[in-house]
Amino acid sequence: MLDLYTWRTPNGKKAPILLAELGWPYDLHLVNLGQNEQKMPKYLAINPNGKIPALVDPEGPNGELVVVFESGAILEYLADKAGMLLPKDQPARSEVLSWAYWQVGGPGPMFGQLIAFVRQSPTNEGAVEKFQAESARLVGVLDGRLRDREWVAGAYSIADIMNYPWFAALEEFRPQTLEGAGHVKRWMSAMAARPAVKAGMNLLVPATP
Ligand SMILES: N[C@@H](CCC(=O)N[C@@H](CS)C(=O)NCC(=O)O)C(=O)O
Repeated sequence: MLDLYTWRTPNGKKAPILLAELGWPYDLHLVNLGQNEQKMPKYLAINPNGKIPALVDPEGPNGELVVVFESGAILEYLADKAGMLLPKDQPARSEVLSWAYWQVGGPGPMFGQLIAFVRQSPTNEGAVEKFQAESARLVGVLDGRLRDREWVAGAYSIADIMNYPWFAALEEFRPQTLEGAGHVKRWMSAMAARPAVKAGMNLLVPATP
């Protein structure tokens, strides 16, 4: 049985969505960020970076124990194990991974900072403006990408799953950033309608970045 260590944040919802898509059972371990459990020795032994999520697979490809942290690495590992939602062959594989890791370096940290400043120190106008502008730029990048395609990279894939929880958080906490992004909104509706996305998003409510 897989062990998933996670919490109710956008990064924490990606693996539950993928596992729901795959229909795989797993043991859910909640790492309470409010109580700083992610910095406790027991958890640091799994992820020395002290952040959720992390995954332990006692039955890796060669029967060995596999420990994975970083949401992108976890989704890549699970998709490869399943042989689903991440193409094996090039160039399709690189296309999916490019958009998956674009999320890790772009929307994740930028939307996260924007939401944190808006909620915790809205009077810091410089910071709010900076992260608002970069978040709006990233929304524009995805909107352009989705202008002539249904999903982020080829068929529905882990690139969609990586991105969706962060765009949903942006819609919840800073909806004006999505103004005029009709293609992103259409994609978000398609994502929200998928039973596995609903299950993964709702497993760990309430959604707080
Ligand atoms: N790049 C990492 C980011 C992980 C991350 O930032 N996790 C946050 C929750 S969304 C966390 O654990 N924060 C607690 C902390 O920083 O102590 C990933 O994609 O897994």
